[in-house]
Amino acid sequence: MKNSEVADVLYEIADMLEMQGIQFKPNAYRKAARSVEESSEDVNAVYKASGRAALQKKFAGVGASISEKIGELLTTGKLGYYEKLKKQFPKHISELMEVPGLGPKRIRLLHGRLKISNLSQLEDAAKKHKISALAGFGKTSEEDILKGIGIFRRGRERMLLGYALPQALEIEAMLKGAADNVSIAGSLRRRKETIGDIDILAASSNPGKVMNYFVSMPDVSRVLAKGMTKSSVLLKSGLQVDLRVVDASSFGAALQYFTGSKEHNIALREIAARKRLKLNEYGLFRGKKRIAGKTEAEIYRKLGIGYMEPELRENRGELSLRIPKIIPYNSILGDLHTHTRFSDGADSVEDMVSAAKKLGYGYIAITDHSKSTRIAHGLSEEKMLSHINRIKAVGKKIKGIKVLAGSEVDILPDGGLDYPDSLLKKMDVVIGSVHSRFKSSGEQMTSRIITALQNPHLDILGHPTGRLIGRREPYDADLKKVFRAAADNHVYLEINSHPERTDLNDINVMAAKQQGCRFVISTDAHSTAGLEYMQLGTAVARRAWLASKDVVNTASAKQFLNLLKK
Ligand code: DGT
Ligand code: CA
Ligand code: CA
Ligand code: ZN
Repeated sequence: MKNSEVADVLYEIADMLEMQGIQFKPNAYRKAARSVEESSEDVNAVYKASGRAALQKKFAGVGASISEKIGELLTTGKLGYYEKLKKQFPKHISELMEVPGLGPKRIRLLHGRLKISNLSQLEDAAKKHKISALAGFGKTSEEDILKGIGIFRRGRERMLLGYALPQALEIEAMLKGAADNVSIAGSLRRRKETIGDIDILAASSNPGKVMNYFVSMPDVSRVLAKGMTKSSVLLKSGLQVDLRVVDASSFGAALQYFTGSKEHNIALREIAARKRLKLNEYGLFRGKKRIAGKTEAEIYRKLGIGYMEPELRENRGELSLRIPKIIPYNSILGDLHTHTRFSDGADSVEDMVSAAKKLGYGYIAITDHSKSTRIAHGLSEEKMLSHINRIKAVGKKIKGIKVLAGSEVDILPDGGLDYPDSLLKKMDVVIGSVHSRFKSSGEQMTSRIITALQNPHLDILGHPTGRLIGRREPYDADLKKVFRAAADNHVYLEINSHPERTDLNDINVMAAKQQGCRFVISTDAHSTAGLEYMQLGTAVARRAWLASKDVVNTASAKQFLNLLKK
């Protein structure tokens, strides 16, 4: 069992306990779940090697009782306590937990008073205004519930890139053992922010062997179709994977076709037609003669177009406009947004710095939360002051990487920053982020952010729209005005790489660049494992046609610090 699977069981137990109105225990389970989920130690390996005591030592929040349960789960694949709890609830009640804005406490009320135990009953009750009639709910909550159901349904149809990509890479690597050539295709290869299904293409002279191998992979839960050219399976994670096997002579043409997007392909075929050529998944043809097909590059070249990076293939003008050389992966030299256990992160300053060094970075900024973000354990002024000294001390101790002291400072409702100037002045990097009153009017939010952008200490605007993909809509703000103010005040816009954020998204980055903005790509890591999300943010930048020079943390530490001086 993987860490994420163990964590899911613990999270579910926490939710069920909370729905029963039990105190304290739910949070203990949640804490344990989070530490298992975020740890870089493999829970199964730790347990198999050194048993229960090791679980308690390696995973914060895992005590005697929870370690026993994890042990049972890892040994037998099942957990009696969890199964027993589940029997006490209607079958579909857990799907209610996935509706944004609904927590265990409210679900308990809805179940107790209105006998609501699944999504359609919830929707029905909201539409009939039965929920607003309950004490403690009101009209706004009822509307929010309906909105939440919509967000949930849309989110469920597609999976986040950050969660689909590792699964696809694993399958790609496995298939490489059975086929001559393998590549991820579809929206995943284009690194779209959400993925409908995983498309994989293979070249082989023995498709039967590849297909047999494919349908018997360990993560497959169901085989939907199996043939010699195409098979589809469902993974345990719920994702569908389509595999197509073609002959090596048409691998490039098939890869081009199945990478899409559909709109890009249509435009490309029109270009071919204008040259009196025909393009399909088997090749590029002049009459009956195939003039390209083995590689994508030769297809684009024969059509008079330079090689087209998959991230650009969205029919947004990439076939007619000149595009600069887009930022390569692994161009980022320093991570600028990271949290430690001194606010809501899981690891120490040393751990984060050492992990960043191991990833090859030249610098890292430690940016824990400011005092007003209470749920994230933001630091008081006094504590932040001593934290800055702690960060600087670690910087002296660990050689070979520059350690910058900073903070992710709340942008308060009036646009002020959450620390006084005297404290901000002591920091190398100041990120400003909105973490409260998301529902202000567009006008209020716009002027709040613009006021913050005018603060001379602000260097970076963090996760500028606040959206959580499939869970929270961006806050209402006039982005064009925000972008212009950021450019005028030399504040860099963050492309936050967290898989649930990727904020700004590609379209917004394009719009911001039009207003003259520059960017940083950061991970917002809350643990050493979180530092590894950088390529998700880089994918956004590539999809937005950014060049390396548009992204300031492609610069060396010294150049970067110069770029911060206003
Ligand atoms: P997704 O799965 O919804 O995230 O998006 P895609 O782009 O991966 O779409 P998918 O899985 O339906 O098909 C994979 C690729 O195959 C798609 O990007 C382009 C190509 N394709 C599929 N259907 C058509 C079609 O009707 N016409 C053309 N030109 N291409 C198609
Ligand atoms: Ca797909
Ligand atoms: Ca597909
Ligand atoms: Zn934040």
